[in-house]
Amino acid sequence: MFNNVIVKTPGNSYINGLTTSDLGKPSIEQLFEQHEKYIAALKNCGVEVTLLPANEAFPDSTFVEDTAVLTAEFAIISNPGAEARNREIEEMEPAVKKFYNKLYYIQAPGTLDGGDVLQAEKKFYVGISDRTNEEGARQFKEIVEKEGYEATIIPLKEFFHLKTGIAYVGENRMVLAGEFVDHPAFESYEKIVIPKEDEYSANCIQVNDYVILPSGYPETNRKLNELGYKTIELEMSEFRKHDGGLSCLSLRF
Ligand code: CIR
Repeated sequence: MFNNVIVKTPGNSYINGLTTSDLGKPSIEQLFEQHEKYIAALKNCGVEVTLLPANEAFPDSTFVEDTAVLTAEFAIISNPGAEARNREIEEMEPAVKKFYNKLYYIQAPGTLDGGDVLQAEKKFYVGISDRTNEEGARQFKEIVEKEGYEATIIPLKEFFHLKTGIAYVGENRMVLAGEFVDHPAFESYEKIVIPKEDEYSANCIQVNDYVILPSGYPETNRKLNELGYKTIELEMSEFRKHDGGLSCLSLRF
């Protein structure tokens, strides 16, 4: 059960953020509208929303997920792997401190983006990516093991972040795509397999009674409904243009 989320309004500087996609320039108007609908959907799931103001100095800072990992008992402030994003943690730390007494930090030379961390009950999966290095993953594992969790480190082959291609939706179920479909680490889960053409919808989020997924993926929606999930579909086009997905826009705890 999640009671809280932290989100952050995008700024006008969003258009200058990092991207590897060739989907074109984001429309700021549509971006703001999509972000507002994202917040409304979260409220609909019964969580209290903490909305941080935009910071024009950090174009990617609406992707709050990369700055921290929040659990029921403790918080880890990450050390984002992209130079241009690293100092986003300076604004996240005080926001997180309002909710947590127990804080840990990923420290240089370790780097870690929260987008590379997936939690499934008492287990964590940590991707090694262009953003998260081995030392960052090692520090993360050490912290969570001390707290009674397990952690499995997964070097990524193709995905940008671990959670670009996988989501845990409770009840021992994973929504997964691409390199994770046959990955031995996820053998013990019931799998909702997403084909290549629908890969973007593998980045969905379960929030209490709902699964929120990007709109435009009727087959993923159908599979989730068939398993009994109530779903909310959200247009994510302007976030996708900058490599962002549903999970990236919030910290849920
Ligand atoms: C970046 O390159 O860092 C942003 N444009 C996108 C971050 C997406 N975050 C995530 O997948 N957790």
